[in-house]
Amino acid sequence: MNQERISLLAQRLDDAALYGRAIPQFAEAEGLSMQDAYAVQATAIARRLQRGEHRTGVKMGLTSRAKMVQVGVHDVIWGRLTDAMAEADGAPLSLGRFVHPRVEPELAFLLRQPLPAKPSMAEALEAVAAIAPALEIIDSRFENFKFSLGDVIADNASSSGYVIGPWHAPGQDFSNLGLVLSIDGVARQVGSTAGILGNPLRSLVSAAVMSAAAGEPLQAGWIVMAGGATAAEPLNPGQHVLLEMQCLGRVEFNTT
Ligand code: 0L1
Ligand code: MG
Repeated sequence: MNQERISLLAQRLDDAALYGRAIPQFAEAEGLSMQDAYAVQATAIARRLQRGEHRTGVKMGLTSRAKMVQVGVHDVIWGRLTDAMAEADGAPLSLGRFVHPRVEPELAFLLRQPLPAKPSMAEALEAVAAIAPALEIIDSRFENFKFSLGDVIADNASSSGYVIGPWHAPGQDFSNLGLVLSIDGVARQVGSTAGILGNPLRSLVSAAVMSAAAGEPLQAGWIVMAGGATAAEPLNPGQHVLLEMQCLGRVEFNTT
């Protein structure tokens, strides 16, 4: 696909995100390859960076069976994070800018050094400065939250916002920590960090591989969102959203 067409699709997605308006799927009609889809994503993110946003890291998507089943797409994907997507722990979150937002429980990594293109699990762990319980706000820009693999890759893996809880040194085993996602005091999703590819560290290794293959090796200071441990829950105004994670504490926000 030529760069002109890629730019046009990127603009369509970027506008949809900016104005909170859903658009029809396009991957099939456009004959989008995976490479084209990631090129659309990169071009849409470049538009955000041109508007003054700063790159903060990488998000991994569809890293759990529960997520794959929920959206009917069965491949691990990745997307790019910027500072404009960061929301403060405990702060109100206005849903006005979203189309049909959902929230999912994740583990976040903070990197203290760059990662090689194909790290071992030990090398990946060595690069981790801290880990934290985290909530991702996803919001497909496609109508009815329906998409194919190409669509969702182009749409930056539905990335919209992220909230990071307290950081902890990665001294403890985080491969199987119990977690509860509650909305208004009712447990809606119960799971474990093991839901993330069997061990969230595998997700970090995949992030390093996929990001380096795109010419963007993981950097010191970047955040990597490891991916949803459970299915996502729909968000509506007036909710209190809370993630409690074994050993790592809580992260929360109130929707308005
Ligand atoms: O973070 C995720 O797993 C989202 C990937 C895209 C699919 C979705 O919107 O749920
Ligand atoms: Mg996610």
